[in-house]
This record gives sequence, C-alpha cells and structure tokens, in this order.
Amino acid sequence: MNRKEALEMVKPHLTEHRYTHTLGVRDTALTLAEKMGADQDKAEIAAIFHDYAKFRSKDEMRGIIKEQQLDEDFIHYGDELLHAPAGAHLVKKEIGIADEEILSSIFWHTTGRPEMSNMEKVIFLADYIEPNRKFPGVEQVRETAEKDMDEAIRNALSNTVTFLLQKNQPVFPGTLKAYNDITFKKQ
Ligand code: DGI
Ligand code: FE
Ligand code: FE
Ligand code: FE
Repeated sequence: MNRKEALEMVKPHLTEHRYTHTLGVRDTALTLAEKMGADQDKAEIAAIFHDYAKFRSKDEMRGIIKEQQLDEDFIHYGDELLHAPAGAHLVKKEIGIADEEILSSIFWHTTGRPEMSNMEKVIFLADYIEPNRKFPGVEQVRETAEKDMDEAIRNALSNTVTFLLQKNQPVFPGTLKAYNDITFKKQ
C-alpha cells in the first residue's frame, strides 16, 4: 500500500473536516518522526489511519472493546476514547495493517500512556499540534515541540486533563499515568 492508496482507503470513512485534519497529522508526523529518528513511512501510515474509526457507531466500538477483551476503562471514561482502540482493531481487520508499532500508536493516540514508544509519541503529538488545530494553548505546545518533544507531550496531557476537569468530565486513568510518568522522568 502506497501513500496514495492509503489516503484513498481512509477518505470514505471521514468527513471533509476530519480528512483535512488527517492530512495535517500526516505532515506533522513526518516532521516529528524525522526529529525523533522514528520510521517515517510507518509514521505516515499511522497518521493517515489514526482516526479511521472516528465515525463508527458507539455500539460497534464498545462491542469491539468487549470482544477483544480490551481495558473496559475505554468504555467508561468518555465516548471520545472509543475510536482509538477500536480504530487499531479495525485497521488491522479491514485494511490489513499488521505492524504493531503502527497499531499501538493508533491505539494510544487519544489518551497517551506511560512509557510511550517514539512512534506513539509522534502520533500523539502530531494529532495535538497539526496546523488545523485551533484550541487554546496549542501554539505554546507547537513551540515547545520544536525543542523538547517530551515537554510538549506533558503540556498537551496537562491541557487535556485541565480541560476535562473544567467540564467536570472523568479523566482516563492512563492519561494521568502518562502525565505522571513523563513528569517523574523529567525531575
Ligand atoms: O480524534 P481527534 O479529535 O483528532 O483527537 P483525539 O483522538 O485526541 O480526541 C480528542 C478528544 O478526546 C477530546 O474531546 C478530549 C478527549 N480526551 C482525551 N483524553 C481524554 C479524553 N476524554 C476523557 N474522558 N478522558 C481522557 O483522558
Ligand atoms: Fe482521534
Ligand atoms: Fe489527541
Ligand atoms: Fe485525530
């Protein structure tokens, strides 16, 4: 599968807006992968498919998490979390992507996790800072990413946790663990 075929495969699953976001994540992931010494071809494929499941029904995604015996916290901490683990499963099953580095960066792209691999960091951060993102604080994270990827990820996780607390939303335990992990390592 080349880049053009990958884009053709993902496009019917996304809205115009989400496809534009996906192209932004692809471009940013290529830059970050080069900086981190991660495989650029894999980063590109992971970026192209990272939101593959975004528009699947919640019931289908919850069903996958149960059937595949994935961590049920993904079901209980907010519906926005479902598309990441469900997407990793669906790109394996429907697209035939078998590479574990690609699949796990799709799996963890929304929440992050402790001990993230370089590829997971690339996709997590590219999703957060790609040029079409407009939310408060994103410019600061973009600037930090130029100098220190881990600090940028820590800022992104901290912004997400703060945003969830302000809306009285639950915080996925893995997101807090990811924040703590990166914070301890920086001390
Ligand atoms: O799919 P995207 O919009 O490109 O981005 P994403 O996969 O990072 O999803 C962002 C959403 O996920 C946003 O609404 C906040 C939510 N989110 C991220 N981390 C957590 C979370 N929601 C909960 N409940 N808990 C988390 O830890
Ligand atoms: Fe996503
Ligand atoms: Fe994200
Ligand atoms: Fe995304």
